Amino acid sequence: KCTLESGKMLALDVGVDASLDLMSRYDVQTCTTWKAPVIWEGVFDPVLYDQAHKQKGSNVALTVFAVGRYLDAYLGTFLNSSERHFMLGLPVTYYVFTDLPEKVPKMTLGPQRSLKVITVQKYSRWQDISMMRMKTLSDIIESDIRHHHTHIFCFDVDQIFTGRFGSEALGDLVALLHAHFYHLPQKLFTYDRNPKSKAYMESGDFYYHAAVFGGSCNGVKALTEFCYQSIIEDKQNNVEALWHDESHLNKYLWLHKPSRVLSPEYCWDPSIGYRSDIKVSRLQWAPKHYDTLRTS
Ligand code: 2GW
Ligand code: MN
Repeated sequence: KCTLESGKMLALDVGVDASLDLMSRYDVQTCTTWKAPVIWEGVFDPVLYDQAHKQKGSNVALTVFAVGRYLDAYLGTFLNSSERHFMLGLPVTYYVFTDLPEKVPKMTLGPQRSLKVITVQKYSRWQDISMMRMKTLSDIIESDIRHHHTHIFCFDVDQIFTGRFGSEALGDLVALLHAHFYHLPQKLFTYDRNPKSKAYMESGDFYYHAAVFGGSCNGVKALTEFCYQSIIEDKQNNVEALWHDESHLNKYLWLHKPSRVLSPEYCWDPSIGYRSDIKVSRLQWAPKHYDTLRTS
């Protein structure tokens, strides 16, 4: 039975005793068809995970882009909230990518936590600001992150941590179920359906949200490289995928199955309202101010 095997995998994955007490949920899918665990509140023991990752020396890079108006609008609350909830107890380095380095808030960080600011250009089209993150990430994993960190997590900036986002989320290739699609049938997923795009797909496993993805340095390097190459190829062919980088991410994760899947607790949209399967919200969508943020 899938829950049992996923329980075993959760343990083996981090090198702790495979006989740890298995926990489970019966109201949600806790295991994919390829036997990867789906992480929900109640299926894991946070203490065991933290112990195992400390022992193994896990060290996490968090990347976030705050370009143009998104810096003032979101970065401060994002970083403050991550200091309270993201990978507490493990060494964490924030990699903040911005065109306004002098405006990054000066923060006092917790022990074993540091912040690097990397200056990037501001693309004129917002679609490019979003898509070209894949290129920047692929480059910095090679030049910096892989030499200092075991894992990397990449985030949209327009969100706020509201609960534990801990070491249970670490794995080789980690993807997030999109809060608006996890309960919908596949035919409603907004995959790219244009055969001219590299992101084209007819069917898939889930609809993943590009606001959160992560994994080992090799895992995320391969993903970001693939997405960037696909984006460039589309540009040469004068097409753009329906949901930009998110469409390419979904294509990659269809071809290369994630080793760990995060439930929508890990990026919940509170405007959805009450859902009985969401026991805790760990990261929330921040309110969008399209009127002021998306006009130039
Ligand atoms: C984006 C859209 C319109 C105007 C501005 C921007 C913008 C984005 C910007 O001015 N500055 C900036 O730093 N960004 C970064 O790109 C920032 O980190 C932001 O969180 C990220 C994605 O843009 P966002 O959050 O406005 O797009 P969402 O929330 O609709 O994102 C989903 O779809 C995107 C592709 O369209 C991406 O795949 C994203 O990862 C998804 O969550
Ligand atoms: Mn976003």
